[in-house]
Amino acid sequence: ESGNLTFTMIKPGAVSNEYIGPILSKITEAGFRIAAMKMIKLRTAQAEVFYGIHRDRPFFKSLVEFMTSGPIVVAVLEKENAVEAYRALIGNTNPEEAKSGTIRKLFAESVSKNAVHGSDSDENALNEAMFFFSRSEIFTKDGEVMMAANQ
Ligand code: DAT
Ligand code: MG
Repeated sequence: ESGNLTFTMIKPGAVSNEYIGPILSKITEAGFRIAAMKMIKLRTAQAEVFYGIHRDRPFFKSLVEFMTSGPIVVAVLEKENAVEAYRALIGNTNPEEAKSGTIRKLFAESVSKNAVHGSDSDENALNEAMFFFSRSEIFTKDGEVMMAANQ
């Protein structure tokens, strides 16, 4: 069974282009609840840990530099089948390949400045949410923070 939570970031380029409001509108219009949200600036060490899986990729250094270049919005989103539904809403990693109407098609500048992050599994969604929020900062509909993947 799939979980009801996913984790997202509105990345620096989208924040500096004043797309926070439009992106949050797309998210809520698509039926996601905002269970947690805040605006922060990532430190280099945090970005390196968050994107640690990409450490050996050629774009890793520029990815960390971009993600620490300005404030971001981090949020936990709630909806049935949240991870898959949100990946569909944001579209392909490369905005040139993203379907029309997706958040990346609408708001991304390039594959490296692609407007938003979305978790790729229930397990990662929970880990990513807990990287930025404590349990008491996540307000789900029924008050439960745990997802199926972690039970
Ligand atoms: P996603 O964010 O769609 O899950 P990913 O996990 O493969 O994509 O990569 C994480 C981020 O790294 C991605 O949002 C932007 C950056 N990135 C990925 N592939 C890239 C590439 N070929 N060139 C530059 N940046 C890239
Ligand atoms: Mg990813």
